[in-house]
Amino acid sequence: MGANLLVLGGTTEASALARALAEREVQATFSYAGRVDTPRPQPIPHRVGGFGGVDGLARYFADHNISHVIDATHPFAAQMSWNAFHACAQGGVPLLALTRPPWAAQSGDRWHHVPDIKGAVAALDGPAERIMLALGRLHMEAFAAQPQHHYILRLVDAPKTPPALPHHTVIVARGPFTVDGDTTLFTEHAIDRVVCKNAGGAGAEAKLHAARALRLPVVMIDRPELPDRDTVATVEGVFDWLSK
Ligand code: 3Y8
Ligand code: NAP
Repeated sequence: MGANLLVLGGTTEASALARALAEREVQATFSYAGRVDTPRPQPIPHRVGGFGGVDGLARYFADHNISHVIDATHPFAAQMSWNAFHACAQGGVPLLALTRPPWAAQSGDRWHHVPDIKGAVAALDGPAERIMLALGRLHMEAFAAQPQHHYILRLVDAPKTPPALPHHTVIVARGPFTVDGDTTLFTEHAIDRVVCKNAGGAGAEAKLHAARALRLPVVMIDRPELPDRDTVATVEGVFDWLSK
């Protein structure tokens, strides 16, 4: 196959792909943005840090003789996905997305869909509640616009500076999470409402089962627009695509 893949990682599916690539001894490099202090180790060579936009990414392809790009980033990593789409078109490098379908509400779910973080902030206009903000670190400051709530913040790393939210509790934890763990967490913290992104996948969905069991309302942030590229939802689908 003579392939030399670049895997844009950071998700459960990307790690599953890395394990399969290592087992089949396919030449590949796993790429992290460098968002967290200690990203999960991978069984294939990895790199950490941005590429420097579309041009930097296209240059990386040429400098490293990349034959295929697998975009296995999180559905909310839209900037990376758009950059990969343009750089692959520019360099004529085949691109495949490995992603997971969005979650769909089931009976008993109390979801309120909003288009983006701004919409989620607006949806919290109301009397003080205890809110599980399961969004990570990058967007929590936006919720200072609704300071009346007590926010429970789940972060991968302890914040370097205290979050600018007057009432908050920080929980340092990384997924994948469990239904029992999230149910206990929501009960212990007397959560009234959950705010989350429609990440899809198994690594983040425990909170939806916990919310359903506890009949908690969920503010569900819909996915950003992503490029129209070849997409598969399984590791096997990646190998089928590679063998074409
Ligand atoms: C750096 C690399 C694996 C991948 C595991 C998945 C599952 C567990 C659930 C909640 C939601 C959240 C967050 C989350 C989950 C998986 C996956 C996933 C959500 C790591 C990782 C990196 C990141 C970056 C981090 C973001 C943050 C988002 C926390 C590794 C652990 C909220 C997304 O502090 C920061 O700057 C954190 C930034 C982007 C979103 C945000 O806005 O803060 N992920 N998460 C990747 C890099 O540097 O390239 O150590 O594994 C990966 C995982 N996090 O292989 O097991 O597949 O999605 N990640 C969301 O879904 O809303 C937590 O608390 O319930
Ligand atoms: P983003 O906003 O789409 O990307 C911003 C910039 O970060 C990109 O333009 C690129 O910099 C760099 N970057 C992003 N992902 C990268 C990767 N895998 N390898 C190298 N550089 C990368 O990205 P994000 O939402 O911050 O996500 C960053 C990482 O966290 C990704 O690996 C993603 O899969 C993971 N993640 C994100 C979320 C989320 O909620 N956003 C959830 C779970 C995991 P340059 O322009 O300089 O190349």
